[in-house]
Amino acid sequence: MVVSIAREGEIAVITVDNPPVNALGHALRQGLWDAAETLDADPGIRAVVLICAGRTFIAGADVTEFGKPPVPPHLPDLVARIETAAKPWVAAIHGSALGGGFEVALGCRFRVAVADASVGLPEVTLGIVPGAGGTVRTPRLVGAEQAVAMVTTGKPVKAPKALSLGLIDTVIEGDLRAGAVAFAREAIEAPLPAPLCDRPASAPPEGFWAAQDTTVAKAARGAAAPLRALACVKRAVTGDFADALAFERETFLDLRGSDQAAALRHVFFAERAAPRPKSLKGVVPRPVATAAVIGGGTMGAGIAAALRNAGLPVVMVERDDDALERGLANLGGIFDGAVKRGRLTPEGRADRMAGVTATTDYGGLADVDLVIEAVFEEISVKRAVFAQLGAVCRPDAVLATNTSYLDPRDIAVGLLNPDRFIGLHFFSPAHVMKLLEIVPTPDTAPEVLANGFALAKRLGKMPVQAGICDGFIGNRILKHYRAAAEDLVRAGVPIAEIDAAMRGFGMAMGPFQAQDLGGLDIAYLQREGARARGEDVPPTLGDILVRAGRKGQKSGGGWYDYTPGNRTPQPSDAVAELLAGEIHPGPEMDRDAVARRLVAEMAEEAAAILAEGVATQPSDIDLVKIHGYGFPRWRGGPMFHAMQRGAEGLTQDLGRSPSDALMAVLGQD
Ligand code: 3H9
Repeated sequence: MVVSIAREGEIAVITVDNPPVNALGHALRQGLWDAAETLDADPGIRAVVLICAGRTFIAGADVTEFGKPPVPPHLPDLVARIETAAKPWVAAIHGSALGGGFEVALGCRFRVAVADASVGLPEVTLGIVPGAGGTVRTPRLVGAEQAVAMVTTGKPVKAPKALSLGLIDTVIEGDLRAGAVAFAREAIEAPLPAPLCDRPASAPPEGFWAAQDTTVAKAARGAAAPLRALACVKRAVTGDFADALAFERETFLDLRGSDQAAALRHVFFAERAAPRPKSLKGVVPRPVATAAVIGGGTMGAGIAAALRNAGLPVVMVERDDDALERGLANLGGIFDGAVKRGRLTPEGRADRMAGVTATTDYGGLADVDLVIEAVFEEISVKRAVFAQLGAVCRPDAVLATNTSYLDPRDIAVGLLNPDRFIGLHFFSPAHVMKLLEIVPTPDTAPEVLANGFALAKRLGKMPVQAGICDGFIGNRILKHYRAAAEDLVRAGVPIAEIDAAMRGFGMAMGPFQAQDLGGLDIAYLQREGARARGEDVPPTLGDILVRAGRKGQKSGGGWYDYTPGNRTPQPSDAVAELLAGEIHPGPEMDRDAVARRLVAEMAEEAAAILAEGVATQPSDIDLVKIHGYGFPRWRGGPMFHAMQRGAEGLTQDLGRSPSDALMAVLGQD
C-alpha cells in the first residue's frame, strides 16, 4: 500500500510509503487523489495530516517517468485537489520536500517540519521548471524575491530558515506525527488562512526583474531552465493564478523533452551510480575515526580542511617547524575565508583548528586510522614518506597518496601490507572541488577501496574509480584536450577564439586561460622529466612559452599578456611572435566547430581510457569532467555529448572518422 489512512479522532493521518524517496509515481498520485475523495466524504474528519514513511517526505516527481507519456491524475490536478479539499491538509515534513513534493506541500493549507528537514524546488538542476504550481504558489506564500531565489538556483532551504521566511508554519520538536496531529487540532479551532490559489502575489520592488534577468543569466552559463523559471515567477506575479499555472505547465512540458533536461537527468543518475560500484556490494570499509595529512601545502591544507569540515580529527605532519607553521597558516586561511563568506562562525573556526594536531614527528601517527600523503610530486620524496608511515602506522591503517601523475605502484614499492595502500586524488582547492578519483593498485584490499568511497561520502565528494595510467582519468583527458587545442592554434585559430569558443560551449574557462591561471610550468616540468627518462614526448607550444619565461599569470604572462593587478587576458604580440614559425593556417573554423572539435577529442581520449579499463563506465568520465574540470553540467559530459552527436556528427566534429574505441562506446547505450 503506497498510501494508507489512519484516524486519530477528528484528524486523519495519511501515510505515504513509496521507497526509496516517496517519489510521485502514478500509484502515489492516484492513492493521494483517492484519499482526498475518501476523507472529503468522511463527516467525522475535520483535518488531514500528510506524512511519509522512510527517509524523507515526498522528494518530487518520479524522474524515471519523465520519458514516458503522463498518466492521470496529473500532478498539477492533484495539488489543486488537495488545495480545494473540504478539510485542511497539513504537510508533516521530514527529510526533504522537494520539487513536486514541495508543490504537494504548497497545496496543503499548512506545512510543519522537523528541524533538520528542508524544502525546495530543485527542478532547474534537472533542466526543467516546477510543473505543478511551484512557481505560482511560492510567490503567493513568501513573495517574488524568495520564490525567484528558490526556483532559479534550486537550492533547498533548511527548516529554521524556511520558518523565518514563512515557507513553513512551525518547526516540530520531538515526534513529527504527534506534533503534526496536535498542530492540526489547534489549527481547526481558529479561522483558516486562505489557500494559496486565493492569495494575491505582491509586486517586487522597482528594477527587480531587470536585475534578476542579468544575475540569473550570468549564473546559468548557458543553462536554459533558470531563466525560464524566472519568467514563470514573473508571470505568476503579473498574471492571474490560472494563467500563470498554464504558462508554467507549458514551460515545464517544453523543457522536459529538451536536450538539456536529458543531459541533466543523465548526470542525476550517473551521480547516484558512481558512489556505489557493483564490485563493492557488501564490502565493509575499515573504521575511520581519525585522519592524518602529510604535507601542509595548498593541497594538504585543503584536504585537512575537508576532513575537519566533516568532523574528523586531523594530525598534520610536516618536515620541520617552519613548514608546519606555514601549513597551519594555510589551513587557518581556508577557515578565515569561510568565516568571511559567512559559511563558518568564529567559534566554528576555533573548533576546526582545535581538532588539528600539528607535529613533525611521525610517531604521532601510531593510532591514526587513515593517512593521506600530499607532499611534493617527486617519487623519492613520496617513497620516503611511505617508508616512515609503514614503520609507524598500525598495519591495518589506510595509507593513501594524493599523487596526480605518479604511478601509485611505484610509490608503494617496499611498503609492508600493501593491501592498505590506495590513491586518493583530490582536486585543488581540495576543500571545495567535488571530484575525488579513487585509484586502487592491484594490491589494494576491497575494504580499503570501500574506504575511498566511504570517505568521499563523508566529505561530500563525488567519487569516481580510476585505473592506473598517466594522469588517471581527468588529467589524461585534460592533456589530450590541451594538445588538441594547440593543434588548432597551429592551424591558425587565434588563442582567444579557442577560449571564447569553450566558454561559449559552457566551460568555466577556456584551455589557455586555465593554463595561465594554474601555471604552465608544472606540466612543462613533467614533460621534461619524461623526456629525460627517454620517453617520447612531442614538443608542445607550451614548451616554447615556458622556455621564454612565460609561465602564466604568476610570471606576468603566458598564453596572454596581463597588466599588473588585472587578471583579464590580453592577446599577446610576444606570443604571436614566439609561435609564428609553428602556425600553418588551415580552413577557417567558427566557434561552434572549435568547441565541437575539442569536446569530440575529449571523447576520443575518454574512449581509449574506457577501452583500457581505466574507467569503468562512460558516465564516470562525464562526472570527472563536470566535477573536476568545469564541464557544463547541462551538456551531460563529453561522453553523453558524444552519444548525442552520434557517429555522423562526430565525424564532422573531428574532421575524420571516430576511432574504433569511440565507435564501441557509441554502440553501447
Ligand atoms: C519534479 O518534482 C517536477 C515537478 O515540479 C513537476 C512534475 C509535474 N525520482 O539521492 P539518493 C532515487 S522533478 C525517481 O541516493 P539520498 C535515486 O535514483 C524532481 N527516483 O538518496 C536512488 O535510486 P537507486 C524534483 C529518485 O537519501 C534513490 O532514490 N526532485 C528520485 O542521498 C536514492 O536517492 C528532485 O530533484 C526521483 N525524484 O537523498 C529530488 N529522487 O537507489 C531528487 C531520488 O536505485 N532527489 N531517486 O540508485 C534527491 O535530491 C535525493 O534523492 C534526496 C535523498 C535528497 C531526496
